[in-house]
Amino acid sequence: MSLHDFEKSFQNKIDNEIKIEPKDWMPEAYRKTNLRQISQHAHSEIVGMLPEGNWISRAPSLKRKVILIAKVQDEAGHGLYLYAAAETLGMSREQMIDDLNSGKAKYSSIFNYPTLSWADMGAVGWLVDGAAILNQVMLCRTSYGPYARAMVRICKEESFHQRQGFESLLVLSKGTKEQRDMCQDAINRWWWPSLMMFGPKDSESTNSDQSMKWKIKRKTNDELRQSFIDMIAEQIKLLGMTLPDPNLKWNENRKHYDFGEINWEEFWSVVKGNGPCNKQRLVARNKAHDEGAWVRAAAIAYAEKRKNKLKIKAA
Ligand code: FAQ
Repeated sequence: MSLHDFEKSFQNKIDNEIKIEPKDWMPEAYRKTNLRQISQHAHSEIVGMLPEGNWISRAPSLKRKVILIAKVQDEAGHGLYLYAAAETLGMSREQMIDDLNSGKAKYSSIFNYPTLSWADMGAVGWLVDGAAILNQVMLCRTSYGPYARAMVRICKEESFHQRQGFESLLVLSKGTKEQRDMCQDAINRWWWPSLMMFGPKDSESTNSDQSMKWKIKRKTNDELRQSFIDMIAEQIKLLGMTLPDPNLKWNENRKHYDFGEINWEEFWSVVKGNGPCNKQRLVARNKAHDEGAWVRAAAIAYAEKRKNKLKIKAA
């Protein structure tokens, strides 16, 4: 088959909703785009454990501590599914992790903000997981098979994460004045960074056009952001709190909420490594990697030993 035939058959599969699998022929740019997005996604799950891990030892009750530990552990699992999916595109996990630890690879801007109070755990669950789910539900139908299948599993856990975040804020919103203030303060600080999670405006999004054509993305950054705003603007009424945007207003013509301008300068500054916690996050990841070296060495030695034992048995 000529290159043209390969390209035609690839596009045919995309058009007919047939998943692309690791051993299928694919354009080099399709492979690279998926590898970039899936590995960034994996890194986000792993770095995303840090802001929440910060509160495990200070959770206000045993119940909340157990829930938070389970949630942080889930994020680690999501990272592992995603690294496994990314590996099918030809890059080793070691290389991906080196790229994260050296600062070369991107991860979601949201995890470069600090978690200052217990209410932040609720706000992260409700807003950050809420934004993540909207994006990930779409990715359950992404065209690359291993990524789509990883997403189905991840979405089930993320929807529990979001509900627990909302429930935790609901309790605070019915508490003392101090608890209500803490709840409002957390919402104020996490609102705008959550909107930035969806990426730049469509007009500034360099990858969207091609990713939509290849059905890697099914909705644009702005479409998903608008769905998120419409959902949260309604849910906040149940909390009796407010969103920190004076321009947030239902638009009867558009049948959507209008909202104020996002601070894109802040977004790009965080993406470029200058957010409040970027340096701290990389130091923590490098420390964990160095301190875990003996665990990796032991696991490799054990796997070798088992392999040799099986070889002897088979002989
Ligand atoms: N942060 O052309 P686009 C979670 C970069 S998981 C940093 O629009 P694209 C779970 C982008 O990479 C959250 N960089 O890019 C959890 C590109 O640069 P590049 C993570 C960003 O890929 C919850 C450039 O800007 N979710 O939260 C960001 O088509 C709680 C131009 O942008 C995913 O990763 C950003 N926010 O669309 C864990 C979902 N936005 O690479 C713990 C999968 C954009 O060309 C606790 N990813 N950039 O150098 C996606 O859906 C897409 O990659 C987007 C960006 C929508 C994020």
